[in-house]
Amino acid sequence: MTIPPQHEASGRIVPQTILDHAGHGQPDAGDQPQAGGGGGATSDSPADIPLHHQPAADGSPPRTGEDFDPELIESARKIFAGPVAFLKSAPKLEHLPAPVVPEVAFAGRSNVGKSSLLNALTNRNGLARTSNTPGRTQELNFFDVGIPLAFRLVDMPGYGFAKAPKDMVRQWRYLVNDFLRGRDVLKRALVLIDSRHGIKEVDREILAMLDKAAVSYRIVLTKADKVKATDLAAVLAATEVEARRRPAAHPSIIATSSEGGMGIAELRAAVLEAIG
Ligand SMILES: Nc1nc2c(ncn2[C@@H]2O[C@H](COP(=O)(O)OP(=O)(O)O)[C@@H](O)[C@H]2O)c(=O)[nH]1
Ligand SMILES: [Mg+2]
Repeated sequence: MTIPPQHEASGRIVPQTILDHAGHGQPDAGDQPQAGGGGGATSDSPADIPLHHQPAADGSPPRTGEDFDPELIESARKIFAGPVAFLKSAPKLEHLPAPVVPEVAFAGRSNVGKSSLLNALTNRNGLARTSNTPGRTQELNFFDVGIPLAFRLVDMPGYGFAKAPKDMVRQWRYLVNDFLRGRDVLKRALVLIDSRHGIKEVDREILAMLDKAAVSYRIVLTKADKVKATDLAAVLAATEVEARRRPAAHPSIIATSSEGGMGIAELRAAVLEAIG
């Protein structure tokens, strides 16, 4: 609530190459939870204790990248603990639901952990399908939060998957770009980045798309349980440096783990903050 989105509308150029990358989106061999853990937070981490209050495996102080007001954290916890329901899938723009409440969209490379994060946020295991078959979903999925309806979460189709037919890539680009540019109720996009890899070229293309469309966005690191605390701190710092250079990016990053619950309370607060 303290940091306004840094919108800077400047033309609306559509990046042409998004999705034209091979080599992304294959399931990671080590994506199952590991017994014994690989450092960082593990499933022992209490889900609702802010990351910066949790001890790191190597004793260094971990951080999420932003301290949220405890009252905002609590309001966010409450609303996400309440009713959340799948509304509809929109394979084309004409199928979008009426823009009646604020929306927050989730974007990211296939297999980045988007479905898992949506499930963790809402504490519902089957809400968003998690799958090891990337690139199957080519729709915008809408979820209603709150009764009465308070806001909507939008699960955007993953990008960067290998073996996508050209037509599908083109269709994806039009759907996502038209949605991003034309959706007045879209308050923020959350762009998910794998903690192990940081921002890649394929991610920069969607960041550029968001910058051009002047959609306020925040970068969220996923799978933080898979990297050591020192490596997490490094990727967090590097990602923050890049975010600060991007016109529509929120300067603070949130590191999350759907497995251990790290950063989930903060991400809920970030969603609530975004819908303002
Ligand atoms: N260790 C770990 N694995 C995760 C995490 N989030 C997702 N995964 C795994 O990563 C794979 C892809 O996750 P999914 O949510 O389907 O990704 P999506 O394609 O972006 O929706 C699955 O095998 C998940 O179990 C996480 O926070 N920690
Ligand atoms: Mg998914």
